[in-house]
Amino acid sequence: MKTRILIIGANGQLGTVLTHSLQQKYGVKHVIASDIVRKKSFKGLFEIIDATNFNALQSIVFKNKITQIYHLAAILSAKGEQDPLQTWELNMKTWLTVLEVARIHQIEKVFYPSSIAVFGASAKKNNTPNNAFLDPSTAYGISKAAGEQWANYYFTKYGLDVRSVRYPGIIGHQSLPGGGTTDYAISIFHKAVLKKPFICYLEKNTKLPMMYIQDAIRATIEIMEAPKDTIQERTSYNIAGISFSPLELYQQIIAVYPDFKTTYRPDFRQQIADTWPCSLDDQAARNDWGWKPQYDIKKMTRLMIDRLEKKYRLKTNI
Ligand code: AKB
Repeated sequence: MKTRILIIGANGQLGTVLTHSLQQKYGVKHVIASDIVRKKSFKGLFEIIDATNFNALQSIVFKNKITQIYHLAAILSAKGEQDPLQTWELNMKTWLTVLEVARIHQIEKVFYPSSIAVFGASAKKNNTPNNAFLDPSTAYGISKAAGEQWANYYFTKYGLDVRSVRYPGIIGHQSLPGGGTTDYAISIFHKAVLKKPFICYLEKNTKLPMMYIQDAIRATIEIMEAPKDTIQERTSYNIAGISFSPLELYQQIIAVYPDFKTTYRPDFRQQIADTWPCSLDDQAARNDWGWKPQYDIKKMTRLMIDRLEKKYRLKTNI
């Protein structure tokens, strides 16, 4: 059977880059991007979709002969706290719709993005183990933890091959921040490149697990391509990249822009970050399907600055 991939939430931070990578790998005709609106700049096959609508999702899967689904649509941690019930409703409804459509249409593989937000105050802060107790502190985290259990349920009960990683904060230059607690680590680069001061909503020593977007995309594709019997964790896998605090990131940036200024004004996002791990133990992912990050803080900083400088230069030339 030919691989036909559906990406739900293709306009988001991960979706944009993942769609491009999958198009390159499988060919443009084999990848169907979907979201609630189509971006003018998008190139390739696209379906407008509301993933809470079972019939709409089912007919797109059927029409396009889909064999794999990457489900990326979600409301993130900080935005999610503005309306916790709607966050639960959207995150769970879309996920259960995807699982049910995948079961009925015998989809070969499904990807589920979990998050470090599944961990709460009870989990060990440093090198948080894969199987730490989950007591999430946000509506987003609660939905992700429940979603992991549903992934395991569909695998155990119906044999649906669902694979999942717990993303740390993802740092990329391709899109603007989208409501996460870790997003300061994207905004700071935009300010630095635009030569503007940055106000950080986290305290300077709050260390969180982070990852450069290319590592996150590679992890996603690698877990999906791993032989089925290597996937031992059917809830989700910790994947570690880089752990750093706002101050440590600032120190990397001033090596390039010595005049760059940051001040710290913690807000409600500080309380969220305080319940999350500082670093993750990702031994299970390393052992089972060979996960290994490639970007450290220095390499990531140089790339972010280089790419954003090009992006803004291009814009001012227009
Ligand atoms: C967020 O901050 O909400 C996300 C995440 C860690 O899942 N980036």
